[in-house]
Amino acid sequence: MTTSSTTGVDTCADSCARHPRCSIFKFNTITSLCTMFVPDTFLPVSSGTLLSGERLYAMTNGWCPVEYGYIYLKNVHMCIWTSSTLATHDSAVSQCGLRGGRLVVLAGTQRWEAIKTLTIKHGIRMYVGADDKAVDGTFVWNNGHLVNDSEWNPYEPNGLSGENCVTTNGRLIDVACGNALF
Ligand SMILES: [Ca+2]
Repeated sequence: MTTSSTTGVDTCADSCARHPRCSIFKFNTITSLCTMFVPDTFLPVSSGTLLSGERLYAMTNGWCPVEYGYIYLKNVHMCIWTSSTLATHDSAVSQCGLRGGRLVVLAGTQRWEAIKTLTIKHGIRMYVGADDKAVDGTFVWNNGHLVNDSEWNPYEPNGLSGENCVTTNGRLIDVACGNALF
């Protein structure tokens, strides 16, 4: 955490935006004090399959509870949680919802890369936040955006009405929603 005097909230916001590790700031309108919350410690987190002796660490952050196993991805501004047990799509959706989140939306190259690093390299097959439950054949991300045709694995989607949910191996694959995935 660093505090400095600035001319206004915009300057404070700018300072945070320019700081590679600032993710939250506070501005006092009376004293003009700008406080940037810069994580400076790492905490161990659990995610996926690690080799013997390997430990995964995440930067502590004011809003992403890494102490409870969440992972904060600074570069893509994502706070994610990965389940250690398999679940159907409905169960995965509700597990995310209970934590105030949702299945991950792979919007943007950086997010794809970040999720790949965390899950695919560890061999985790998980549900992502897209399905065609509303209109069969029209896959939609849970943020309302249509799934781009170029995001599919070759020959996918191929499940017609039998595969309405989506997983990823780096590209998208439609699967049956009753499958037990992470
Ligand atoms: Ca398929």
